[in-house]
Amino acid sequence: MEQWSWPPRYDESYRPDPAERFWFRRRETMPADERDEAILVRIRRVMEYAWENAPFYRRKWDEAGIHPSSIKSLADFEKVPVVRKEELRADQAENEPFGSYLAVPLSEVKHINGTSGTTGRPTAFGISERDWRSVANAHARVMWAMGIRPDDTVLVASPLSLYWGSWGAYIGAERLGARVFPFGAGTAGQTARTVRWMRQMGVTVFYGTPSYALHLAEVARDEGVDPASLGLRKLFFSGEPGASVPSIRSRITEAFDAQVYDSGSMAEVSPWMHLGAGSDEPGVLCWQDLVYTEVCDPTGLNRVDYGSEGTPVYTTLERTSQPMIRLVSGDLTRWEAPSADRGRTYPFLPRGIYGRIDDMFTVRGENVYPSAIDDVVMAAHGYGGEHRIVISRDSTMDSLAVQVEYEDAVSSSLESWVAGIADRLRTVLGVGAKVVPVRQQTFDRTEFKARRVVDDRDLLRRLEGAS
Ligand code: 8LQ
Repeated sequence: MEQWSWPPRYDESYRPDPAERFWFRRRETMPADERDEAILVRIRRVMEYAWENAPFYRRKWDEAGIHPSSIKSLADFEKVPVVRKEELRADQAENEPFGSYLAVPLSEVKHINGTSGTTGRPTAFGISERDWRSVANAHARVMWAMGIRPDDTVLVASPLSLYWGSWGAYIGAERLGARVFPFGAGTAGQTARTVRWMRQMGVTVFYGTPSYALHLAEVARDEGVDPASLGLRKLFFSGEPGASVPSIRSRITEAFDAQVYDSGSMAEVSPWMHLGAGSDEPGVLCWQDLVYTEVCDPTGLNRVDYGSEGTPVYTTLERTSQPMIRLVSGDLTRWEAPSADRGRTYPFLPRGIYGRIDDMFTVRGENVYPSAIDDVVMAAHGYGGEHRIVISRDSTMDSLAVQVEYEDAVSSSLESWVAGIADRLRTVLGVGAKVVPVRQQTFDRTEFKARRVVDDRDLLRRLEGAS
């Protein structure tokens, strides 16, 4: 396997010919079973490394009576206790600043990123130079699979702050040899300026969140610019569901007349961009030699069969500064077996990551994911650009209303428009929802990850009462 060493060491001068489809042909196309054998050896080495260098893991595995040498198969690996984000947070509070899962001397930490901390104590990512480079190399490889090439100009249109996503896209594009344009996102008035700069700089590739791409398209039209005329060839996304949600995907594809790629997992397991399908279709591949992904049943945390739904559990195979070994994502997906037909012999997530377990709610016995609602309302002709999902998590029963912005063009036939969406929601979700039309631009747009679910019992009652 090309440049497969531990600790990872990459030839920084290497780059395939632009006509070559694969960055590392053998690693990407080899029989999955053969790769799994190499992965097992690597997992053991990563575990030995963590055992020796990160007290967090030694403590955890001692308690469970597990030693790296006892891992003789990938099935054995499933017995290794999982790591949860709360544990990382608590460990970091006790062992500031990077936690006792930091496996390099503090002097080797050269980059700091982190979570925003909007829902609790922020977590800091301490990244060594070696890890920074291996993430850059991994991302370049995945972006190559998306068809991004050195003659592209890549716009990083997400916040260049604590958010690992933006920096990961930046260093990957740079390693690939493309021109990188870190315009960022999130400051007042920035989106209109983004449109102007995109045209002036001849941007060909966009990176950000799906919600932001749709907002950018709206702002471009307000500025009198057809988003399709901006000259984008490709948009790739991470951070939230969207690029593999059919109606969101087609809205973006149509607005920009460009190809759409899904990617991303969790910042903790950077290279997070190890998903990315690498072909013009929804869904994502699990690049197992970068980050070993197991889709597990959310309670037992054992791998589920291909074809089944579960939560991704991630193990970094290239990180030395804060290795993650069986980190539970809490997300939901369904996976399929590797198939040579896809070119790359990695397991496949045909619908990407479609939600979080915590975001799921139950209405009259049916499990409902917000992204399924997004898909229905955003497919409606005359959809005005934003919506809100209003639920109540009552002790006895959750109920649901959806406020949907409409375009002026449908205002004369609003009743049938609403009925059409309500019908479709009933068919897709298996339960009814109150659909409440609202005027365009009622809701704020986001420049980052959308938050469309509102959990408010009083608002719900008012909406249900409204005729
Ligand atoms: N999340 C991330 N990528 C997703 C995707 N493609 N589809 C659906 N949900 C996705 C740093 C990277 O951009 C990834 C990232 O956003 O990392 P964060 O900030 O740690 O957030 C991770 C969460 O974003 C995941 O657990 C998914 O719920 C979502």
